[in-house]
Amino acid sequence: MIVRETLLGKKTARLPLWFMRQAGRYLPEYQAIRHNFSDFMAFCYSPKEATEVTLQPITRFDLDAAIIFSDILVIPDALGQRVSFKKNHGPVLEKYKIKNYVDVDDDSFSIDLAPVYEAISQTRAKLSKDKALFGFAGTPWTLACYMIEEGKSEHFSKIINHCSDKDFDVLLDLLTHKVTLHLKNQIKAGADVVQLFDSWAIKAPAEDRERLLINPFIKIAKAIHQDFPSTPIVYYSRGEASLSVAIARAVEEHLPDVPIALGLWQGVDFADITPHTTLPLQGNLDPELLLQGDEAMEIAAKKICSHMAERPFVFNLGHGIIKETPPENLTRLIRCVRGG
Ligand code: 1CP
Repeated sequence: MIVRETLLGKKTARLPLWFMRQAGRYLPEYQAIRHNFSDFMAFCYSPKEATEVTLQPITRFDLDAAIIFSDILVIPDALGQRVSFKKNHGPVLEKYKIKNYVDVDDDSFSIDLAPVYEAISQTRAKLSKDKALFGFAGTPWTLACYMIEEGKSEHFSKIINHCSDKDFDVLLDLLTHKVTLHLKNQIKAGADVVQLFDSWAIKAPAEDRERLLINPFIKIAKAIHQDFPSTPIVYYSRGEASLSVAIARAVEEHLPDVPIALGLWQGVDFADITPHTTLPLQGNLDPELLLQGDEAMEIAAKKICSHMAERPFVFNLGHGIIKETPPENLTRLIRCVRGG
């Protein structure tokens, strides 16, 4: 399992690779199954179909890891803030009412999300033993963005106005606890690695980073490590290089023995990270380059690989695959990274 070994800090015979949003709308075989569901969340809660689409990119491209087909928004949904997807509009969440979520007990939360865990165990049983299966969750901050904005947002004004309130700490603590539970449940079901997505890290006021981003992450990683000491934890953030460096410092200070890796988005240059930490890294080719799929993509991919040649490194994109990307472009990129 070269992805897992690399994320544990070991050097492997070849560079491992997988892609964020590798199961998804750019694949015709995904669309064929997606068309059977009018409700995207119902698709997420169908273990048989979720297993099938999780395995599709592995079958087609022989990637080194699978990521379970689910969504970060299953957590608000299981807390009772129901999520729906409107066509070409993205997610819409019910009206935000914190008092309804604080009483959701762990058992009923885990029962609600049992289909996700069932999909993980079915996938793990079918996936070849040399390939890692990722479980995942959104970070408390990124989930709070969707919950308070009640969906996809343009300006993030509600969360920015709300994030210094007392109520907000209640939400952050609640999400820290439930994210930990969801990740532990996924590991119990068979996930080999877990990844936290902090897709909206960039919107957190810089002076509040510690409280909003770093402390919740450290708490989650510590709790996971207590029960599952050999499971690597990847922290992916769409934020500045200084945030990744701050996370690395906090890890060195508070969790020196925990296998944590950093996932980087394309806005961050590896050269701004590598002098400051020895943590394993993952990323960060621009998905726009994959969409184009030309020589510029190969040049950028080779530059990343040569910069990271001496370190534990998992090749990936800096963010998810764009829906219009021709699948052949992935074949070309994989050949380039694997040196064919
Ligand atoms: O109609 C469709 O088919 C919906 C498209 C789609 C897919 C394929 C959504 C809706 N979610 C997913 C699956 C998904 N989401 C996966 C598993 C598949 C894989 O990666 O191979 C994962 C890991 C996610 C994670 C996710 N969901 C994130 C974090 C990563 C990121 O992209 O930053 C976020 C922010 C979401 C929310 C979400 N779900 C779906 C959409 C379109 C969005 C983004 C909404 C927005 O733009 O704010």
